Amino acid sequence: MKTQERLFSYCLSLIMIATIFFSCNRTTVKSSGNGSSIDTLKKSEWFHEAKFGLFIHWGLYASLAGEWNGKTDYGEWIQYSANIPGIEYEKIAKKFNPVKFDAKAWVTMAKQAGMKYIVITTKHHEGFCMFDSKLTNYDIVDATPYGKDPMKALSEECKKQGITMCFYYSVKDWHHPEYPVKYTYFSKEHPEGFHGFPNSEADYQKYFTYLQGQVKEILTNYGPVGIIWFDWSGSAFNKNEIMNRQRAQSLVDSIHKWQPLCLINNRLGGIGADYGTPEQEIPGGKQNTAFEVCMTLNNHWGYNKNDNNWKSSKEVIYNLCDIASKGGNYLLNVGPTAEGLIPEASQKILKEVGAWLSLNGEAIYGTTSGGPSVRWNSDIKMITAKPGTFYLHLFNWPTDNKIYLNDFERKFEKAYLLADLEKKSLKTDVHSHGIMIHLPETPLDSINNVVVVKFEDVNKESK
Ligand code: H79
Repeated sequence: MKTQERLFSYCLSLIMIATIFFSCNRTTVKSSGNGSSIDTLKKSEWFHEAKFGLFIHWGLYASLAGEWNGKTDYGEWIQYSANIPGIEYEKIAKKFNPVKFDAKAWVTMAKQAGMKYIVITTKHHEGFCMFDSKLTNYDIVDATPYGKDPMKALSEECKKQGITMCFYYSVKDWHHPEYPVKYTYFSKEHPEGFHGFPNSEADYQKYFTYLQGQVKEILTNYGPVGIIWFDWSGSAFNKNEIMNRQRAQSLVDSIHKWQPLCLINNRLGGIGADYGTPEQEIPGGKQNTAFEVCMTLNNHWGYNKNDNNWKSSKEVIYNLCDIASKGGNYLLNVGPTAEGLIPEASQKILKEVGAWLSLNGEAIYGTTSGGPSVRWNSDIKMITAKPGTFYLHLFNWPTDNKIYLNDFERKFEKAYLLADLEKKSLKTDVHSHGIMIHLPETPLDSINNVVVVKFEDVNKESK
């Protein structure tokens, strides 16, 4: 192909890709109140830029630290899994006193880890509210000796440090008597579901009014909120639950009014969804719609004092790059103790991830999926991209110190190692359909060496 023809076919494929991308992502949501419309793509800009966030699971379950009657493998589901009646579980609140909670330390830790947003549990399935709610006394201000609202302190600190505050809210609720047991989880242990205060007369409308009121509280009392992160609720929103789907839609309309820029995840039956939420798994390939993988650092979301099955920082960095190379975000969890401390082991891992990001963040933040733009001679095919740039992530240094890019039908400019502060150009042999990049004999980074490949940005040229 002549250069001109190649340019033309390249532009054409770019237009096609852009069309697919926009038709997948560009949904327009209407704020029912003022008639204004804000499209998902615009609202999501910060989210795509951010790439890495901190998930925090913190609730009464932290007090039990994963243990009940000699069994030690519980987490935030402990009330369900250990079958603890509501009356007994409520007692935990009377002793919940996280005096070591330090919003500044938590946010600083997230920031140093290179995380750009925090999603914290305002209420998990246990139903206990970690924020000051006027709609119940079962909250941290009214029911515990602590008597303060950690969400207030955290949102203020996030604002100070430039981190986006986001709230998790569980639809499922084992404490509220109007939450129907039929929407809880059915398992071998609980074939009919589980509730701390089972009520055969439960009226979902009453519960939904409560939920709507609480969502209003968390979205109107704490300043700007980046994401409202709903969690699953059994079959409450399946296609047969028409009334519930209508309720969810009206809630979504209200959210758009209360916080027009707040993103909504896809766990309100997918209604109002701005993005998808794979849990504990990374999609197999590049995705055409926005997503965020949430994952634990050990085996539990909530604090478990016996769980030492920590991921290594290398594993976390690998996952972060893998997810970014597929176009998604990584939401990584910590489970603070009842005293309000984030486990040392979690902090250590996050510090190491932050150190890698401080040198290599350019290959993550604000990137899009780079694959499968080129093929290359490595087992790992992680590529992130920005206009005119590919970032090749090398977790294994090639034994012959060479990488070869096939199908590189772009005008190559230069290649260098991201960790090389001088950006010294690497020796390259440019062939008709590919390039050979010669690497130094020893890697600069012990975890992941990023090779930056610069080429002519056709888009920029045609502007
Ligand atoms: O908050 C975290 C989980 O508690 C929550 N979502 C993440 C972000 C979640 N809700 N439902 N599920 C996850 C799926 C259900 C998992 C279960 Fe089990 C399997 C419930 C009972 C068996 C894992 C093992 C939890 C308890 C025992």
